[in-house]
Amino acid sequence: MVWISRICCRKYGNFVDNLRLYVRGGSGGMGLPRLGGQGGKGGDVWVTAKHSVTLKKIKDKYPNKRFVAGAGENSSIRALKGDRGEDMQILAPPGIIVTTDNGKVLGELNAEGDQVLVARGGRGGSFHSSFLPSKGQARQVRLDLRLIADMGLVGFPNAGKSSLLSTLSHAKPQIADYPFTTLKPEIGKVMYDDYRQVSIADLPGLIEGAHGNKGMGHKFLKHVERTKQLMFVVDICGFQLSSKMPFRSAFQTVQLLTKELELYKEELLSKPALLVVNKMDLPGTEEMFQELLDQLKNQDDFTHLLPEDMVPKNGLQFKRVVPVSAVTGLGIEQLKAQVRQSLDEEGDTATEEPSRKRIQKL
Ligand SMILES: Nc1nc2c(ncn2[C@@H]2O[C@H](COP(=O)(O)OP(=O)(O)OP(=O)(O)O)[C@@H](O)[C@H]2O)c(=O)[nH]1
Ligand SMILES: [Mg+2]
Repeated sequence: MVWISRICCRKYGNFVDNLRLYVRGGSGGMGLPRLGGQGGKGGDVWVTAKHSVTLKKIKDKYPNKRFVAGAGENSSIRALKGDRGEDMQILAPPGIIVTTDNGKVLGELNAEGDQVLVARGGRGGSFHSSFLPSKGQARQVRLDLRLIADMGLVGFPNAGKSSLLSTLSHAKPQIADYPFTTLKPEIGKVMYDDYRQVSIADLPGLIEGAHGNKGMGHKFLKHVERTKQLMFVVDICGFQLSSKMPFRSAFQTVQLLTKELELYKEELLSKPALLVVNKMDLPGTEEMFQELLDQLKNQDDFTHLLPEDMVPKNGLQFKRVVPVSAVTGLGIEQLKAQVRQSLDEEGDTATEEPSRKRIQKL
């Protein structure tokens, strides 16, 4: 049996999980000493959570990463009280922690619409300041995507993700022969002989149309954003959600999962990903595995197996394809070694301990 197959490399690493920004509140407006007029307050800078945004989008859209709110209006004879400067909103994805450069936590964005004030506008000039305005607060802030685990398991229901986690770690996720057994992420720790630990998140199964919110689509897909790397898990025998749905082969499930991630947030496909082919204990699976390898190597020759709109724009080229059986333990040691190598290659340090509270919030 070919244990580990290396299929040509893909360039990874442009997934952005942190960003440093310069933020400055607007200056206050001048007061008017002659008439006791008060200048407007400068606008504030806020970071606001919005699902459709990614840190990479912010980086691409604002290459100089400067965010300055509007200045307050000067007091004038026509408007003794100057208008307030306009606030600046920086849209960022939920799951972000906002800190100052020296590590002070300013706040967290957990749900759509959550806001964190990152720079205050200056006060307008008034009697108390000899009618001179003050400048807005200026500083560098960091947006860090809070990761829940080093690896996230991505697969159709019933592929054996939870079984795999229970074999790899001491976690005891629920396992059953019906789809959608797992409804919330569960984290397991893989221990290595030299005490290195790697965290793996068992995630709920995705289905075709998840990007359009089928099943629990978005709720499940958003977890995929919160892990450093992805571990695709497919059942070598394929998948059929119900008798009304078409049967999908292992290769098709890889394509469909890739397409779902592409349609949800294409950037997710820039994360390093390895492919675990499960249930290799079943009879006849060796041949099916060879066929799968062939299809993965020559993806362009097999685009006709799915309707055109379900074929990913760029088929994932997995650096590592590992055949296993979560039930018999076949290939599990090799998988552990591959997981570690994949993380080491990216120079990744272990993801900080995810707090139970944070995982419950997901
Ligand atoms: N023969 C065989 N069966 C397996 C293997 N791994 C898992 N199964 C079976 O496949 C079924 C689904 O396993 P789960 O681990 O619950 O699958 P899952 O991917 O977590 O499923 P969801 O949580 O519903 O997304 C169970 O009946 C498992 O016993 C394997 O390596 N070989
Ligand atoms: Mg499960």
